[in-house]
Amino acid sequence: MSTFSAHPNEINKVKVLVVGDSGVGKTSLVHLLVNGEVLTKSSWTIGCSVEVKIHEYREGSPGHRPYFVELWDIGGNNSHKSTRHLFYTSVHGIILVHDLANRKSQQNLRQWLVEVLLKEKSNPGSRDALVDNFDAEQFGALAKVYRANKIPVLVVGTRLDDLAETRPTASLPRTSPAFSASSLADACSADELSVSCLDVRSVAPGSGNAVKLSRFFDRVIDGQIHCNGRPGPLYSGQPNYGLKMRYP
Ligand SMILES: Nc1nc2c(ncn2[C@@H]2O[C@H](COP(=O)(O)OP(=O)(O)OP(=O)(O)O)[C@@H](O)[C@H]2O)c(=O)[nH]1
Ligand SMILES: [Mg+2]
Repeated sequence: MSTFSAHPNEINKVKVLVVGDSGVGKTSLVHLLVNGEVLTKSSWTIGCSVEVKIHEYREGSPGHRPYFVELWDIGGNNSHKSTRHLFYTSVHGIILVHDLANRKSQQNLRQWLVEVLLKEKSNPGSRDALVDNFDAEQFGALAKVYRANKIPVLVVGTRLDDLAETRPTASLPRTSPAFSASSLADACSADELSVSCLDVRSVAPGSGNAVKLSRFFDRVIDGQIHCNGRPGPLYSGQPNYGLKMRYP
């Protein structure tokens, strides 16, 4: 959070989706990023929850100005799979979240990315079939779709604390290179972070993770400005700081 001098009504906004399997820590991560504190009590997200972070775009440069970043935290439970594409419109950035100790959650990141990128397929049945039958071989096609969309991606691995406490490095779950979060990050020119959502030091100002996050939000805003040829839509009326919405 920060203070700023611009009139609140003149602050622009971008929309960032936060997706990944249920239980990987998306809500905990968003809470940490927006409030700078650990979420002590979390429950499954039903539908979607939105929190707004103020990001200092290009801080320290002449183009510096505050921006609202809407973090759309999508519930990962599969029971909402056929309806959650409703949240995937007008997206400026994507945060893919996986649990560092859960290989499956890492492998599933590809499907999450495909699901978001194929949002425009209007028939939910055919879209779900496409997403479900997607395999590693088709990754080239995905990369093509991704390049056409040019939406910045950030890959975040959670539960770093769990790994540090309970597992020697040698016993980390192995993922074949084709399915690893790193290869996905490479294909999307994305930065990768490892965090503990239970430790505020994970994203402390000045840390490597904080720098990567700031760079990601700058890229998201760059993309939106480039895409529109002008700054993004304004919040009309009084903005709602720390806004929290839930859908449905
Ligand atoms: N040890 C540890 N626990 C974590 C971490 N991140 C999240 N958790 C815990 O994991 C559980 C699930 O976290 P949530 O943030 O609710 O997960 P989610 O991804 O939002 O799940 P859905 O809303 O169902 O999609 C909670 O009990 C969190 O406290 C982490 O980095 N380390
Ligand atoms: Mg959640």
